[in-house]
Amino acid sequence: MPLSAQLAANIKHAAHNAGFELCGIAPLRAHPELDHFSAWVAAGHAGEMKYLETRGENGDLKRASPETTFPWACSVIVCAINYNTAQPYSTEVRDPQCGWISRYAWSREDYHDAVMRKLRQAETKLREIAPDTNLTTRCYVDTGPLVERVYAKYAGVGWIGKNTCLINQQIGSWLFLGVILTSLELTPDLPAPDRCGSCTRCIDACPTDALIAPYQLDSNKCISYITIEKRGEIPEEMRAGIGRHVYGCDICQDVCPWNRKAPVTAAEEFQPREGLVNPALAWLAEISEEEFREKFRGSPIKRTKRSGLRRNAIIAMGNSGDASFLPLLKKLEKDEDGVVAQAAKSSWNRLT
Ligand code: B12
Repeated sequence: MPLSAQLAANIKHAAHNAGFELCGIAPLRAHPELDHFSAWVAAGHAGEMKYLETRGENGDLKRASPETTFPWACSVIVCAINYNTAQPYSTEVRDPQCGWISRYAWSREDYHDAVMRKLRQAETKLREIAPDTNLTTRCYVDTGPLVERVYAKYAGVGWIGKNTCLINQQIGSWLFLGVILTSLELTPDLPAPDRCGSCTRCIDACPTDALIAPYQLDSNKCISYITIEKRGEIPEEMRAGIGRHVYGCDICQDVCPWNRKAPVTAAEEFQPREGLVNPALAWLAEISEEEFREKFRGSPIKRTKRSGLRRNAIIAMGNSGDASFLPLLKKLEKDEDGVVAQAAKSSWNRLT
């Protein structure tokens, strides 16, 4: 076996030992999907996520020009881990008193930390076995200037579905991705074929029509973006579509046929924290600063800050159709946080 293939096999073995179900290798190259990235940014679909639009010295978008962004890198090792737990899907549960936190976010440990720890373990092994003493490697989970799903596709980990999620034929799409960039030339895998066929369930199910065409998501309309990334007040016309989502959204994955028999993970770190599956809206709307800090320490949910989570819970109350929230909303109209008070007024109006 040539050395590059032997190294590729060894690094995959190390990734499996670190806890990743899937691992593949893609060449670091401007794959055709990256043209879509540039078009997507130009169309304003990134919303306020300005970090997606950073440009290199030559003025090109960093994420669309990997060879300029990472001139030293040859290969991308893509690792994926299943985070599905045994809880029901959001589309299977309905309780007007409760909201919904997306599957990835209710975990005991923030996936950025859990996946990075495992990546570092595989990276250490790679550095032990690689013959090149000047080897350069870099690990990223989410925050690197590259479009991870594109490399996951070319690493054979799965295909990019019409819901824009990376889907694996055996596991489905409840996967976190992590990448190790390396200066080593490793034998690449073959891209996974697209198996979405004529199915449009994700596009049809999205309550806010955020999937504007197959494979294209307008973040401005996506419940995940609105509830997690959008700061301050949420425009009136966007509120009804959010339903009872208080942090992220999984609808386009819940309805995906490839997730119908998705296996569940044994990983302790992705099991839900107490009270976060179908959480009580009244609890979240009134959560104190101290409890917020305690409950969401080491959780991705702290990204919204307390104000954002309370805002989302109050909007969900307005969408619940449950008039028993009215006294609480009346009280919250006088909250010292202006965003919370404004959301309470609007939800009160919606329920009366
Ligand atoms: C910004 C971001 C978001 C944004 C924008 C999402 C998006 N679709 O881009 C928001 C906040 C909305 C978001 C939501 C979610 N995210 Co997010 N997010 C990212 C991040 C940081 C960058 C993604 C990016 O660059 N998007 C740019 C756009 C252009 O890419 P795209 O929509 O995937 O489009 C690609 C293809 O569809 C294709 N394409 C586009 N147009 C066309 C047209 C045609 C005709 C064709 C054929 C192809 C094609 O090319 C594009 C790539 O260039 C990545 C981590 C990373 N660094 O990559 C995580 C990441 C994508 N997110 C992840 C997760 C888990 C989620 C959520 C499930 C969380 C939740 N439950 O709320 C949702 C899923 C929503 C969805 N359907 O995508 C995982 C996805 C894992 C997986 N199995 O796919 C990632 C990889 C993080 C990780 N490390 O695990 N996310």
